[in-house]
Amino acid sequence: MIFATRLDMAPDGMQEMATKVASAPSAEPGTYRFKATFGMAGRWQLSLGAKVQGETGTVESKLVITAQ
Ligand SMILES: [Cu+2]
Repeated sequence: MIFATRLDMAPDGMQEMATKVASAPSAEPGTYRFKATFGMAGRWQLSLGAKVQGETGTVESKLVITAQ
């Protein structure tokens, strides 16, 4: 199970500029969708966490998105 923990503009030096991320329905298993309003053009960092069934702890990853 993957969940979004944070979406902010840290890649452009604005880590304090964060926006809300909501989970959206996904059509396929193994595919995850999120909805967010990008209030500003530039690079946004999506921080993701994952829980794997049968495993303890959380896997974390980051993804940079460029909003135009
Ligand atoms: Cu910004």
